[in-house]
Amino acid sequence: MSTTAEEQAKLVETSKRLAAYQAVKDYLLPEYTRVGIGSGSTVVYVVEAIAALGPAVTSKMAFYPTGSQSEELIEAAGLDLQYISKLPAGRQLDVAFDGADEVDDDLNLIKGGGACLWQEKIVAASAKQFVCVADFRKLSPSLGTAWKKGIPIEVLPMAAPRVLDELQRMGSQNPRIRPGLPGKAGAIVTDNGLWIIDAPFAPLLLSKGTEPGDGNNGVWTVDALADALIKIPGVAEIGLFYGKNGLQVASGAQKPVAAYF
Ligand code: ABF
Repeated sequence: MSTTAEEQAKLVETSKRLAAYQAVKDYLLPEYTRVGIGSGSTVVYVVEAIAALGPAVTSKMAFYPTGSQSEELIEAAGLDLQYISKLPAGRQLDVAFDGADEVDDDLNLIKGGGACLWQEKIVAASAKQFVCVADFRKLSPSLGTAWKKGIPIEVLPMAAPRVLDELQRMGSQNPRIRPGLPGKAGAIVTDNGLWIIDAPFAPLLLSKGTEPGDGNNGVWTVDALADALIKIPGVAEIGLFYGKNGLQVASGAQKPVAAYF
């Protein structure tokens, strides 16, 4: 029996909601005081689940958003809104929750479909634990299988043509500058005043290999591609959230400790 579009949409929302409530149950401990809140439609349920715990649990907690959407969610739920820019050096968030566009078997992520990837990576990397919450459509054996729009890359506008050239040289098929939202001419402009390039690559190999580089018959591993992309002059941040050989990358917990679907 095939499901209608309406039934499928309901299933997706139920999946997001269940994943969010379970993630909060497992990873938001009552003793925590600093919590990161990411962006997107799944995170709405994360905030709902947190608010449902009531002030007895949440009143000692401060919540750190990745952008204006999560800022509004935190405020609307009556939670204490704080900013990562004010988090003193040496301090970390206890946990951060965020969505994703795609999650592979090794919990590497593609993020940035909502153009907030830089802030999302900063918040994730500021947390002792980063927990990904998504629905069943996001899980795939290798990145680039489920999310076919390409890896989001935040770039300095003046560098965009050179970055496009370099991406093509690296094997990206038809990388392009993301257009503005409907009704807005030109490129989309991020909260940082930058542009986004979406760069499709053939599905990436998991990052468990030991040799970085593009020697796998032209197919990139997650690690090797991430290392190469971030080095392109003009690239500010990339939407690959990944770990090296199963370990957290040195810069912080940008790879989730757990993913819920
Ligand atoms: C953020 O929101 C982004 O990194 C990702 O692009 C998107 C996921 O949105 P949704 O939860 O609506 O699928 O997490």
